[in-house]
Amino acid sequence: MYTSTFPNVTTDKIVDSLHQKGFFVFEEALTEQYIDELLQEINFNQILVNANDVGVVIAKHQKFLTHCLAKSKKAYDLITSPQILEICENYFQDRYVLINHRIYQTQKISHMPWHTDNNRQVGRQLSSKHDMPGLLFLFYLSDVTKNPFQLVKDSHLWSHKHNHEIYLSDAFIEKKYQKDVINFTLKKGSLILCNIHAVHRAEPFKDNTYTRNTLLFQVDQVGSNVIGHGEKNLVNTEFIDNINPKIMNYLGFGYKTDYPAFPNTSISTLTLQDLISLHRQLLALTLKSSAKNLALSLLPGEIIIQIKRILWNWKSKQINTEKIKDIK
Ligand SMILES: O=C(O)CCC(=O)C(=O)O
Repeated sequence: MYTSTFPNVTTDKIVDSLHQKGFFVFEEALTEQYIDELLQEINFNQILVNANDVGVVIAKHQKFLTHCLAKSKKAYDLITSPQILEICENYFQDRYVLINHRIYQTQKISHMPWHTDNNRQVGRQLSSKHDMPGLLFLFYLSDVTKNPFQLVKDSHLWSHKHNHEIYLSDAFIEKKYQKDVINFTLKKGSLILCNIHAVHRAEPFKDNTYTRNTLLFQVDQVGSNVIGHGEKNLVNTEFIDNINPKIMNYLGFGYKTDYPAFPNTSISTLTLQDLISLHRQLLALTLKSSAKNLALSLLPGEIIIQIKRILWNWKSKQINTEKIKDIK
């Protein structure tokens, strides 16, 4: 999972950097092989449409797998890895919980506003900014040459002055903080960690040929009084081979969460190109389904059952032949 150089940096050093600068960065923390296998588990080409599963959805020019702890063992292992838990354990002073996580693919165009992530919500709506400590983890799952993560240096110290605003305007940051903007143009596998109170964004870009893959998750120190803060963590129990009280607390066992999964998607968040492609698939399916329905309405029930029996026997024979071939 982690490259051989990642253990060279101590948790103390990471936490010191977070306290002093509000961020920490490590280039190529993850191995290429681990990332490629993780991306295979996700399969950004398979999109959920009336599928009874957890999987990828589309929000305009971004594809999201929100429930990665339920879909990808590699994502589960990374998000719950001892290195991540140790950073949290050393950084936070009270109970901390994984409050959201997602893997996303950004394509072609994006214009993200400058913002902080210390958000309380009512439903999907930002209701207020909070003052709980929190950490944002970002792993680049592709080389990031465009659309890098950007952070305004030392902004975690002054961002509270803008708690009444949802975003900060591009013009405001350009005018007052242009020289303080740090660009994280880094290789695949890099880790960026930052204080959630820091002002940040992904730099806007437009390029039809460019794609960026990212794993992001946020851990906030909710303590013992806060309830409802966070999205639900759906976990595939098959993945849980490392359970202990620390991981249970981190994953929020028994902790109530009120926020809906991010982002909010539906058929209407597909791009025109995705809609056209879906229409094509639907047309083919509609024709096939109409022919099937017509046949079923014309045939007597007894005949349909006979056909089902013949098909089942034929498929079973095929499976058995394949099994025999495998044994040989
Ligand atoms: O992808 C990025 O670089 C930043 C993402 C981010 O800030 C967010 O989703 O809140």
